[in-house]
This record gives sequence, structure tokens and C-alpha cells, in this order.
Amino acid sequence: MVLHQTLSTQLIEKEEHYNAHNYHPLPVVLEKGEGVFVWDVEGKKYFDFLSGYSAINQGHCHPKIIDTLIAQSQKLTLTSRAFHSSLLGEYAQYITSYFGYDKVLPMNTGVEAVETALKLARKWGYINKGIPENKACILVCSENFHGRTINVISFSTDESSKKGFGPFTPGYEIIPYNNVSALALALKNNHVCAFLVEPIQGEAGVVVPDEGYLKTCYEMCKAAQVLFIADEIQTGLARTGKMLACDHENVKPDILILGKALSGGTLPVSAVLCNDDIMLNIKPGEHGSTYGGNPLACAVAMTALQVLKDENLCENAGMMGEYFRQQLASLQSPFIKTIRGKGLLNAIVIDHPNPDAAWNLCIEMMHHGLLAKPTHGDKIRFAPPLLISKNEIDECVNIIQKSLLVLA
Ligand code: IF1
Repeated sequence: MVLHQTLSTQLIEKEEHYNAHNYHPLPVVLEKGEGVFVWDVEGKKYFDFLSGYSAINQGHCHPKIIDTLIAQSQKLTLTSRAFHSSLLGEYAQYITSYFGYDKVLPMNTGVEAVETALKLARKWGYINKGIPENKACILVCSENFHGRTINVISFSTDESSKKGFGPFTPGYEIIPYNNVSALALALKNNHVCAFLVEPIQGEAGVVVPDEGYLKTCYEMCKAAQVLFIADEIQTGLARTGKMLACDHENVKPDILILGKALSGGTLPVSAVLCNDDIMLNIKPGEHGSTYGGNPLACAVAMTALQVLKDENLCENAGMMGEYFRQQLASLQSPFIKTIRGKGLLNAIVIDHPNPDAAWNLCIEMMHHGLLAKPTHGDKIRFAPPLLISKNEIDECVNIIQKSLLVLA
């Protein structure tokens, strides 16, 4: 008998019945978004403090991005790369000059761009560095997150991402994150072609490395003739208060990986940027994707990037992030062990005897109108869209403060 079943519970049941169980979402069913807000099917309004894992930097359904999406989708959406499109050259010029690289290779999801960067690095290793065939080694960091393909999980250190999915791809060496001496040691192997790193580790719980880490790593890689690859899928595009998180240390990665907010949350658009000495090693037939660089994606990505600049989202993310962490700290909650982050990529670590405390806090915040998701049991990510205002931050800190009472 289903008497008081809400629309939300019905939809959740349907999803659980027919959809794979590869996630454990909060019990909220969203149907509308605008700016920093989302609404559920019952019409309740929430602050979105996840932003589609940083895909919604520009805010939900940004009018300029949606206008571009509509206009281009009525004109031409896909040509495949068997033919040229009128937008690919324009987009490639736009994004390469935006970030200062010779070339771009367009893909769709983040992990595809990561795979692309790894392929580019290996080719470069064989052709430019003279590594013997099939001996190339790529250095990665412990607690990394770069996506879900079998190759990429091959170098994950997270058991639940890997267990039951072997055998795994060889050619990777895992070194501790934020540890320059470990890198120095690993770089002694002259079969190393690249070092792949997240400027801030997102999935690990927004782990910010020591100041100077990226710069030192970059210089060490340079000295060892090793490519420095930055996965800025989550940290890039104004999220941390600069266009790229690497910009905080004036590091220009040899290979730059972008995704997520490159389309402002409208469709999967990712990209790999590097200079000709690396990019031109890949020849026709050696790599590609049906949807990669499609005209719809090209048009949307240009607008999404333009919005970041037009609306000063770097600056706002930097200022609001600073203010948000200050306000959180002033709550002086005994249950918040750590507050960390950069710009609007933040996390708190909960210290509480109840192992479900972080989840319970998220449920309570949801009731008060703020959506955030716990990760690794005790961490909660706070990453709102970058256009959030100071008053809205105040409102959100109030919600967090009220919700913390549930842990008392
Ligand atoms: C999931 C995290 C965020 C990424 C970096 C590549 C990818 C991601 C640095 C792959 C994706 C996502 C995917 C999402 C959870 C999420 C995430 F918790 F895992 F770390 F954002 F916080 N590099 N991150 O963060 O991009 O192929 O998914 O487009 O549910 O797996 P993708």
C-alpha cells in the first residue's frame, strides 16, 4: 500500500529499479536549475554546493550558454571528423589562444581527455625522448582520481574503484602526492615520459599540496626531460580563483587536460592542449572520437569560456572562497576538524564518533536547503557555482551552522 508516497520517493524507486546501482545519491530529485540554485520535483529550492562536481562553474542553465546551445543545435550538431565543420577551426583557435598552446585535441568526457594525454605522452616518449618501444613509464600520485576506464583505474590507489576489474594496464608508477623527494627518486628512471598530477586532489577530499609543490615538480620534470601533465578537469576554469589551479604557481603544464565546466554543465566536452612538438606526433587514424570536436560542443565551449572572463568568475571564486572559509572557521564547531580548499573548491573534514555524521549533516543541510555530498565517509565538499554572492554565502553558512546542531 502506497499512501503517502511523494513524487520524489516514486522517482527514486523507479531509478533504483531500472538504473544501475553505481551511485549512492542523496534522496533528492531535481528538475530545474538556475544560477546557484536547483529545485526538486516538489518545488523546494536548494543551493547547489556540488555544482555537478565543478561542471557548473558558470551556474545552472547559464542564459548565454543555453542560447548558444539552442542556436547551434538548430543548425548543425555533428559532422564526425570525417568532414570539416565550420566551427572546429574557430574553436581550436579560440581555446588555444585562451590558454596559450599551439594545438588542442577535443574529446568528450574527462577520462577520455586523460586517456588522450597519456597516449600523447607515450608517443612523445618514444619519438622525442627515444624511450625503447613499450618501456614508457608514467608517474602518477597516490589518492589520484582521473576517471573510470580500466586503464585509468589501473593506477588508482582506491580499492573500491579497482576491485574486481582487473587485470590492469602496466606502465605506471605511483608515487606519494605532495612529496618532491619521491618524485626526484622516480625521475631517475629514464624510461619515464610524464608525470600526471591533479593540482588539488578533488576526490581525495580537496587535498591542497604545499605551496611551491607544483612549481618544484614542474622544474624537476623539465630537468629530467619528462612531461608535466596537469589534470585540471576539476580544478581548472576559474574554480580555484585562477583560470587554472597551476596559475597560482605560474606553472604552464606541458599537457593541459580540461573537461567538466568547459561546457558549463550542458554536454560532455573535454580537451587536451599542448604544443606541436607533442601534439603532432599523433597522425590520422591514431586517435579520435565520434563526438570529439562536434560543432555543438565547439560553439558551447567558446561561450562557456567567454562567460568565465566576462563575469570575472576567477576573481569572484577567489574572494568568495576566502570569505567562505573565514566564515566557516568562525563557526568554531567542535565537529569540523579541518577546513581546506582554494577559491570555491573546498572541503571540511568531520570529526564525530558516529561514522554516519557527515552523511547525516548533508541530509540536515538538504532539509535546510543546501545540497552537498559526503565523500570517503568523513569529508564534505563545498563547491558552489562561481557566481555566488557574499549574501548567499552568508545564508549558506547559516544553513551549515543550523545543520551542525544535528550532530550535537
Ligand atoms: C564520478 C570525484 C569530483 C576528475 C578529475 C578526471 C575526471 C574527474 C580530476 C573524470 C571526474 C568526477 C567524476 C565523478 C565524481 C567526480 C569527482 F569525486 F571523483 F573526484 F569531481 F570531485 N579528472 N570527477 O575529478 O572525468 O570522465 O567523469 O568526465 O562520479 O565518478 P569524467
